[in-house]
Amino acid sequence: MGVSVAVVGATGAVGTEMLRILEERDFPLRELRLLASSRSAGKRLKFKDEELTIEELRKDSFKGIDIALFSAGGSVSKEFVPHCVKAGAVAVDNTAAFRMDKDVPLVVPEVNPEEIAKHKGIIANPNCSTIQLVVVLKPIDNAAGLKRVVVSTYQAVSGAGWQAVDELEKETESILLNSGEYKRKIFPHQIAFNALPQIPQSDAFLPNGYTTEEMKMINETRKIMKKPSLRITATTVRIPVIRGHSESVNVETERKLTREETREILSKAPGVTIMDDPEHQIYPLATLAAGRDETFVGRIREDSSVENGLNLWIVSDNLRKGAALNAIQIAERLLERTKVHA
Ligand code: NAP
Ligand code: 3JN
Repeated sequence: MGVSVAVVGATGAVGTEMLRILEERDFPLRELRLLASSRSAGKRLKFKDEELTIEELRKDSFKGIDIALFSAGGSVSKEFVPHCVKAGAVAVDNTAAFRMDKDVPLVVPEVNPEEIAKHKGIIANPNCSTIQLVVVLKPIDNAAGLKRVVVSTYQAVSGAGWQAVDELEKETESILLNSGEYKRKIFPHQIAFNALPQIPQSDAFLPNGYTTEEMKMINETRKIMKKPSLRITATTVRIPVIRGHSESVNVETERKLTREETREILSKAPGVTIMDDPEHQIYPLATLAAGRDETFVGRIREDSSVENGLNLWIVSDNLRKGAALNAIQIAERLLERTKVHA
Protein backbone atom coordinates (compact mmCIF):
# COMPACT_ATOMS: atom_id res chain seq x y z
CA MET A 1 0.00 0.00 0.00
CA GLY A 2 1.10 3.56 -0.59
CA VAL A 3 3.33 5.13 -3.22
CA SER A 4 7.08 5.39 -3.65
CA VAL A 5 8.27 8.98 -3.43
CA ALA A 6 11.72 10.43 -4.11
CA VAL A 7 12.74 13.84 -2.75
CA VAL A 8 15.51 15.36 -4.88
CA GLY A 9 17.35 18.04 -2.88
CA ALA A 10 16.25 16.43 0.41
CA THR A 11 18.85 18.29 2.50
CA GLY A 12 17.89 21.77 1.23
CA ALA A 13 15.61 24.44 2.69
CA VAL A 14 12.72 23.27 0.48
CA GLY A 15 13.57 19.55 0.66
CA THR A 16 13.61 19.42 4.47
CA GLU A 17 10.25 21.24 4.52
CA MET A 18 8.93 18.60 2.11
CA LEU A 19 9.93 15.85 4.53
CA ARG A 20 8.24 17.69 7.40
CA ILE A 21 5.01 18.10 5.40
CA LEU A 22 4.97 14.48 4.12
CA GLU A 23 5.22 13.44 7.77
CA GLU A 24 2.61 15.93 9.07
CA ARG A 25 0.05 15.03 6.39
CA ASP A 26 0.70 11.30 6.77
CA PHE A 27 1.23 11.01 3.03
CA PRO A 28 0.57 7.37 2.03
CA LEU A 29 4.15 6.17 1.49
CA ARG A 30 5.40 2.75 0.53
CA GLU A 31 8.94 4.04 0.19
CA LEU A 32 10.66 7.41 0.68
CA ARG A 33 13.97 7.86 -1.17
CA LEU A 34 16.13 10.84 -0.20
CA LEU A 35 18.39 12.15 -2.94
CA ALA A 36 20.98 14.94 -2.86
CA SER A 37 24.51 15.62 -4.11
CA SER A 38 27.58 13.48 -3.42
CA ARG A 39 28.34 15.92 -0.55
CA SER A 40 25.43 14.49 1.43
CA ALA A 41 25.49 10.85 0.33
CA GLY A 42 25.57 8.53 3.34
CA LYS A 43 24.30 11.15 5.81
CA ARG A 44 21.09 10.31 7.62
CA LEU A 45 17.85 12.27 8.07
CA LYS A 46 15.04 11.50 10.49
CA PHE A 47 11.59 10.75 9.05
CA LYS A 48 8.86 9.71 11.50
CA ASP A 49 10.61 7.12 13.71
CA GLU A 50 13.14 6.12 11.09
CA GLU A 51 16.61 7.31 10.09
CA LEU A 52 16.82 7.39 6.29
CA THR A 53 20.13 7.41 4.44
CA ILE A 54 20.65 10.04 1.75
CA GLU A 55 21.69 8.71 -1.64
CA GLU A 56 23.60 10.52 -4.34
CA LEU A 57 21.30 11.55 -7.21
CA ARG A 58 22.04 9.43 -10.28
CA LYS A 59 20.36 8.72 -13.60
CA ASP A 60 19.06 5.39 -12.28
CA SER A 61 17.76 6.81 -8.97
CA PHE A 62 14.11 6.65 -10.08
CA LYS A 63 13.64 2.91 -10.56
CA GLY A 64 10.40 1.91 -8.80
CA ILE A 65 9.49 5.52 -7.93
CA ASP A 66 5.92 6.77 -8.54
CA ILE A 67 6.35 10.47 -7.75
CA ALA A 68 9.59 12.51 -7.54
CA LEU A 69 9.59 15.93 -5.86
CA PHE A 70 12.45 17.98 -7.32
CA SER A 71 14.01 20.98 -5.52
CA ALA A 72 17.74 20.90 -6.23
CA GLY A 73 17.92 23.77 -8.72
CA GLY A 74 17.08 24.24 -12.39
CA SER A 75 20.19 22.64 -13.87
CA VAL A 76 19.70 19.46 -11.79
CA SER A 77 16.05 19.30 -12.93
CA LYS A 78 16.98 19.82 -16.57
CA GLU A 79 19.44 16.94 -16.37
CA PHE A 80 17.54 14.47 -14.18
CA VAL A 81 13.80 15.05 -14.75
CA PRO A 82 13.99 13.33 -18.19
CA HIS A 83 15.52 10.22 -16.53
CA CYS A 84 12.76 10.31 -13.92
CA VAL A 85 10.02 10.46 -16.58
CA LYS A 86 11.73 7.70 -18.59
CA ALA A 87 11.61 5.50 -15.49
CA GLY A 88 7.82 5.98 -15.39
CA ALA A 89 7.60 8.36 -12.44
CA VAL A 90 5.79 11.70 -12.39
CA ALA A 91 8.13 14.62 -11.63
CA VAL A 92 6.70 17.50 -9.59
CA ASP A 93 9.34 20.11 -10.28
CA ASN A 94 9.91 23.08 -7.96
CA THR A 95 12.36 24.85 -10.28
CA ALA A 96 11.92 27.23 -13.20
CA ALA A 97 13.31 24.61 -15.64
CA PHE A 98 9.97 23.58 -17.20
CA ARG A 99 7.45 26.12 -15.88
CA MET A 100 6.89 27.95 -19.15
CA ASP A 101 7.00 24.82 -21.35
CA LYS A 102 3.61 24.66 -23.10
CA ASP A 103 3.39 20.89 -22.53
CA VAL A 104 3.97 21.21 -18.78
CA PRO A 105 1.09 22.12 -16.47
CA LEU A 106 1.99 24.87 -13.99
CA VAL A 107 -0.26 24.21 -11.05
CA VAL A 108 -1.60 25.81 -7.88
CA PRO A 109 -4.28 23.35 -6.73
CA GLU A 110 -6.63 26.08 -5.42
CA VAL A 111 -6.47 27.87 -8.79
CA ASN A 112 -6.09 25.47 -11.75
CA PRO A 113 -6.31 21.84 -10.49
CA GLU A 114 -7.82 20.77 -13.82
CA GLU A 115 -4.38 21.20 -15.44
CA ILE A 116 -2.97 18.23 -13.48
CA ALA A 117 -4.83 15.76 -15.73
CA LYS A 118 -2.93 17.10 -18.78
CA HIS A 119 0.54 16.16 -17.56
CA LYS A 120 2.93 14.12 -19.68
CA GLY A 121 5.20 13.13 -16.82
CA ILE A 122 6.12 16.61 -15.52
CA ILE A 123 4.09 19.03 -13.41
CA ALA A 124 5.72 22.34 -12.53
CA ASN A 125 5.38 24.11 -9.20
CA PRO A 126 5.36 27.91 -9.64
CA ASN A 127 7.72 30.40 -8.03
CA CYS A 128 6.86 31.15 -4.39
CA SER A 129 5.95 34.79 -5.03
CA THR A 130 3.58 33.74 -7.82
CA ILE A 131 1.78 31.10 -5.76
CA GLN A 132 0.66 33.38 -2.92
CA LEU A 133 -0.38 36.03 -5.46
CA VAL A 134 -2.60 33.80 -7.62
CA VAL A 135 -4.49 32.16 -4.76
CA VAL A 136 -5.78 35.67 -3.96
CA LEU A 137 -6.11 36.97 -7.55
CA LYS A 138 -8.16 34.01 -8.79
CA PRO A 139 -11.30 34.60 -6.66
CA ILE A 140 -11.10 38.34 -7.43
CA ASP A 141 -10.89 37.56 -11.15
CA ASN A 142 -13.85 35.17 -10.93
CA ALA A 143 -15.95 37.81 -9.19
CA ALA A 144 -15.03 41.01 -11.00
CA GLY A 145 -12.59 40.36 -13.88
CA LEU A 146 -8.94 41.28 -13.44
CA LYS A 147 -7.74 44.20 -15.54
CA ARG A 148 -4.32 45.12 -14.14
CA VAL A 149 -2.02 44.04 -11.30
CA VAL A 150 0.91 45.93 -9.75
CA VAL A 151 2.87 43.90 -7.20
CA SER A 152 5.90 44.65 -5.03
CA THR A 153 7.41 41.83 -2.98
CA TYR A 154 9.27 41.78 0.33
CA GLN A 155 10.98 38.38 0.19
CA ALA A 156 12.57 36.39 3.00
CA VAL A 157 16.16 35.19 2.66
CA SER A 158 15.17 31.50 3.01
CA GLY A 159 13.91 31.77 -0.59
CA ALA A 160 17.60 31.70 -1.54
CA GLY A 161 18.39 28.55 0.48
CA TRP A 162 20.19 27.64 3.69
CA GLN A 163 23.38 29.50 2.82
CA ALA A 164 21.43 32.75 2.49
CA VAL A 165 19.83 32.29 5.93
CA ASP A 166 23.30 31.67 7.35
CA GLU A 167 24.58 34.84 5.67
CA LEU A 168 21.84 37.01 7.20
CA GLU A 169 22.47 35.57 10.67
CA LYS A 170 26.26 35.89 10.53
CA GLU A 171 26.24 39.34 8.91
CA THR A 172 23.77 40.65 11.51
CA GLU A 173 25.93 39.33 14.34
CA SER A 174 29.09 40.75 12.76
CA ILE A 175 27.48 44.23 12.44
CA LEU A 176 25.98 44.20 15.95
CA LEU A 177 29.26 43.11 17.53
CA ASN A 178 31.21 45.43 15.21
CA SER A 179 33.56 42.50 14.66
CA GLY A 180 33.89 42.95 10.89
CA GLU A 181 34.50 39.22 10.75
CA TYR A 182 31.86 38.16 8.27
CA LYS A 183 32.72 38.20 4.56
CA ARG A 184 29.66 38.17 2.29
CA LYS A 185 29.27 35.17 -0.07
CA ILE A 186 25.66 35.08 -1.28
CA PHE A 187 24.06 38.52 -1.62
CA PRO A 188 25.61 41.29 -3.76
CA HIS A 189 25.19 43.83 -0.93
CA GLN A 190 24.70 43.83 2.82
CA ILE A 191 21.36 42.12 3.51
CA ALA A 192 21.30 42.77 7.28
CA PHE A 193 19.36 46.01 8.06
CA ASN A 194 18.81 46.56 4.33
CA ALA A 195 16.37 46.03 1.39
CA LEU A 196 17.78 44.82 -1.94
CA PRO A 197 15.72 45.44 -5.11
CA GLN A 198 17.30 42.40 -6.75
CA ILE A 199 16.27 38.73 -6.71
CA PRO A 200 18.02 36.41 -7.37
CA GLN A 201 21.48 37.27 -6.12
CA SER A 202 23.27 36.66 -9.43
CA ASP A 203 22.34 36.75 -13.15
CA ALA A 204 19.30 38.74 -12.09
CA PHE A 205 18.88 41.48 -14.68
CA LEU A 206 17.40 41.12 -18.16
CA PRO A 207 17.77 43.56 -21.08
CA ASN A 208 14.33 45.06 -20.26
CA GLY A 209 15.61 46.11 -16.81
CA TYR A 210 13.43 43.59 -14.96
CA THR A 211 14.92 40.81 -12.83
CA THR A 212 14.33 37.16 -13.72
CA GLU A 213 12.23 36.84 -10.53
CA GLU A 214 9.97 39.70 -11.71
CA MET A 215 9.53 38.14 -15.15
CA LYS A 216 8.78 34.75 -13.54
CA MET A 217 5.96 36.37 -11.55
CA ILE A 218 4.57 38.07 -14.66
CA ASN A 219 4.74 35.08 -17.02
CA GLU A 220 3.72 32.44 -14.50
CA THR A 221 0.71 34.46 -13.30
CA ARG A 222 -0.50 34.85 -16.90
CA LYS A 223 -0.10 31.11 -17.54
CA ILE A 224 -1.80 29.92 -14.33
CA MET A 225 -4.67 32.42 -14.65
CA LYS A 226 -5.03 31.59 -18.38
CA LYS A 227 -4.80 35.30 -19.14
CA PRO A 228 -1.88 35.65 -21.57
CA SER A 229 -2.45 39.38 -22.02
CA LEU A 230 -3.02 40.27 -18.36
CA ARG A 231 -1.51 43.70 -17.60
CA ILE A 232 0.78 42.91 -14.70
CA THR A 233 4.05 44.39 -13.45
CA ALA A 234 6.29 43.39 -10.54
CA THR A 235 9.15 44.68 -8.41
CA THR A 236 10.82 42.01 -6.28
CA VAL A 237 12.79 42.94 -3.16
CA ARG A 238 14.81 40.92 -0.65
CA ILE A 239 14.48 41.95 2.99
CA PRO A 240 16.20 40.67 6.14
CA VAL A 241 13.38 38.34 7.20
CA ILE A 242 14.15 34.63 7.56
CA ARG A 243 10.83 33.16 6.57
CA GLY A 244 7.60 34.45 4.96
CA HIS A 245 7.24 36.49 1.77
CA SER A 246 5.05 39.64 1.89
CA GLU A 247 3.48 41.39 -1.11
CA SER A 248 1.88 44.78 -1.61
CA VAL A 249 -0.63 44.28 -4.41
CA ASN A 250 -2.68 46.83 -6.34
CA VAL A 251 -5.46 45.41 -8.48
CA GLU A 252 -7.79 46.97 -11.03
CA THR A 253 -10.97 45.09 -11.95
CA GLU A 254 -13.60 45.33 -14.71
CA ARG A 255 -16.41 45.61 -12.15
CA LYS A 256 -16.13 47.61 -8.94
CA LEU A 257 -15.57 45.66 -5.74
CA THR A 258 -16.12 47.36 -2.41
CA ARG A 259 -13.94 46.55 0.57
CA GLU A 260 -16.82 44.55 2.09
CA GLU A 261 -17.45 42.59 -1.12
CA THR A 262 -13.74 41.80 -1.40
CA ARG A 263 -13.68 40.50 2.17
CA GLU A 264 -16.77 38.38 1.46
CA ILE A 265 -15.17 36.90 -1.69
CA LEU A 266 -11.81 36.21 -0.06
CA SER A 267 -13.40 34.75 3.07
CA LYS A 268 -14.68 31.89 0.86
CA ALA A 269 -11.47 31.46 -1.15
CA PRO A 270 -9.68 28.12 -0.63
CA GLY A 271 -6.29 28.43 1.07
CA VAL A 272 -6.84 32.11 1.97
CA THR A 273 -7.28 33.53 5.48
CA ILE A 274 -8.29 37.14 6.00
CA MET A 275 -6.35 38.92 8.76
CA ASP A 276 -7.68 42.44 8.56
CA ASP A 277 -8.60 44.41 11.67
CA PRO A 278 -6.55 47.60 11.31
CA GLU A 279 -8.16 49.26 14.35
CA HIS A 280 -6.52 46.59 16.49
CA GLN A 281 -3.33 46.56 14.38
CA ILE A 282 -4.17 43.14 13.02
CA TYR A 283 -2.80 42.39 9.56
CA PRO A 284 -0.66 39.62 8.04
CA LEU A 285 2.95 39.40 9.22
CA ALA A 286 5.79 37.16 8.08
CA THR A 287 6.33 36.09 11.68
CA LEU A 288 2.70 34.94 11.92
CA ALA A 289 2.68 33.21 8.53
CA ALA A 290 5.92 31.26 9.15
CA GLY A 291 5.11 27.59 9.68
CA ARG A 292 1.49 28.01 8.53
CA ASP A 293 -0.16 26.65 5.39
CA GLU A 294 -2.54 29.50 4.53
CA THR A 295 -2.01 32.61 2.45
CA PHE A 296 -2.95 35.57 4.62
CA VAL A 297 -4.48 38.77 3.25
CA GLY A 298 -5.14 42.06 4.99
CA ARG A 299 -5.00 45.87 4.64
CA ILE A 300 -7.87 45.39 2.18
CA ARG A 301 -8.97 48.79 0.91
CA GLU A 302 -10.31 50.56 -2.13
CA ASP A 303 -7.80 52.47 -4.23
CA SER A 304 -9.45 55.83 -4.81
CA SER A 305 -6.88 56.85 -7.45
CA VAL A 306 -8.53 54.64 -10.11
CA GLU A 307 -12.11 53.68 -10.97
CA ASN A 308 -12.15 50.04 -9.78
CA GLY A 309 -9.04 49.59 -7.65
CA LEU A 310 -8.06 47.58 -4.58
CA ASN A 311 -4.97 47.46 -2.38
CA LEU A 312 -4.04 44.25 -0.57
CA TRP A 313 -1.20 42.98 1.65
CA ILE A 314 -0.56 39.27 1.07
CA VAL A 315 1.76 37.12 3.21
CA SER A 316 2.59 33.41 3.09
CA ASP A 317 5.32 30.99 4.18
CA ASN A 318 7.61 30.82 1.13
CA LEU A 319 8.97 27.38 2.02
CA ARG A 320 5.52 25.87 2.67
CA LYS A 321 2.75 27.16 0.34
CA GLY A 322 5.44 28.86 -1.76
CA ALA A 323 7.28 25.61 -2.44
CA ALA A 324 7.03 22.32 -0.48
CA LEU A 325 3.34 22.37 0.47
CA ASN A 326 2.13 23.31 -3.01
CA ALA A 327 4.21 20.46 -4.50
CA ILE A 328 2.80 17.94 -2.01
CA GLN A 329 -0.76 19.20 -2.62
CA ILE A 330 -0.14 18.51 -6.32
CA ALA A 331 1.10 15.01 -5.43
CA GLU A 332 -2.04 14.45 -3.31
CA ARG A 333 -4.24 15.44 -6.25
CA LEU A 334 -2.28 13.00 -8.44
CA LEU A 335 -3.07 10.24 -5.96
CA GLU A 336 -6.78 11.15 -5.95
CA ARG A 337 -6.83 10.99 -9.75
CA THR A 338 -4.88 7.81 -10.32
CA LYS A 339 -5.49 5.99 -7.05
CA VAL A 340 -1.99 4.57 -7.51
CA HIS A 341 -1.89 3.80 -3.82
CA ALA A 342 -5.05 1.68 -3.82
P1 NAP B 1 19.36 24.83 -0.72
O1 NAP B 1 18.93 25.01 0.69
O2 NAP B 1 20.63 25.46 -1.15
O3 NAP B 1 19.43 23.25 -1.06
C1 NAP B 1 19.83 22.76 -2.29
C2 NAP B 1 19.53 21.28 -2.38
O4 NAP B 1 19.87 20.80 -3.70
C3 NAP B 1 20.36 20.45 -1.42
O5 NAP B 1 19.62 19.32 -1.01
C4 NAP B 1 21.54 20.02 -2.28
O6 NAP B 1 22.16 18.84 -1.82
C5 NAP B 1 20.80 19.74 -3.58
N1 NAP B 1 21.72 19.74 -4.71
C6 NAP B 1 22.50 20.75 -5.14
N2 NAP B 1 23.22 20.35 -6.21
C7 NAP B 1 22.88 19.06 -6.45
C8 NAP B 1 23.28 18.09 -7.40
N3 NAP B 1 24.18 18.36 -8.36
N4 NAP B 1 22.71 16.86 -7.36
C9 NAP B 1 21.82 16.56 -6.41
N5 NAP B 1 21.39 17.44 -5.47
C10 NAP B 1 21.92 18.67 -5.50
O7 NAP B 1 18.27 25.37 -1.72
P2 NAP B 1 16.67 25.39 -1.60
O8 NAP B 1 16.25 26.70 -1.06
O9 NAP B 1 16.17 24.16 -0.94
O10 NAP B 1 16.26 25.44 -3.13
C11 NAP B 1 16.56 24.41 -4.01
C12 NAP B 1 15.89 24.70 -5.34
O11 NAP B 1 14.48 24.67 -5.18
C13 NAP B 1 16.19 26.11 -5.90
O12 NAP B 1 17.38 26.16 -6.64
C14 NAP B 1 14.96 26.36 -6.75
O13 NAP B 1 15.13 25.83 -8.03
C15 NAP B 1 13.87 25.62 -6.00
N6 NAP B 1 13.10 26.58 -5.16
C16 NAP B 1 11.88 26.88 -5.57
C17 NAP B 1 11.13 27.78 -4.86
C18 NAP B 1 9.81 28.19 -5.36
O14 NAP B 1 9.62 29.36 -5.47
N7 NAP B 1 8.88 27.30 -5.63
C19 NAP B 1 11.62 28.38 -3.72
C20 NAP B 1 12.89 28.05 -3.30
C21 NAP B 1 13.62 27.14 -4.03
P3 NAP B 1 23.50 18.93 -0.91
O15 NAP B 1 23.03 19.25 0.48
O16 NAP B 1 24.06 17.55 -1.02
O17 NAP B 1 24.37 19.99 -1.47
O1 3JN C 1 14.43 33.84 -3.86
C1 3JN C 1 13.27 33.48 -3.61
O2 3JN C 1 12.60 34.01 -2.71
C2 3JN C 1 12.65 32.41 -4.41
C3 3JN C 1 13.67 31.68 -5.20
C4 3JN C 1 13.37 30.77 -6.07
C5 3JN C 1 14.41 30.16 -6.89
C6 3JN C 1 15.74 30.19 -6.46
C7 3JN C 1 16.75 29.64 -7.25
C8 3JN C 1 16.45 29.08 -8.46
C9 3JN C 1 14.09 29.56 -8.10
C10 3JN C 1 12.66 29.46 -8.52
O3 3JN C 1 11.96 28.66 -7.95
O4 3JN C 1 12.24 30.18 -9.42
C11 3JN C 1 15.13 29.04 -8.90
C12 3JN C 1 14.85 28.41 -10.22
O5 3JN C 1 14.39 27.28 -10.21
O6 3JN C 1 15.14 29.03 -11.24
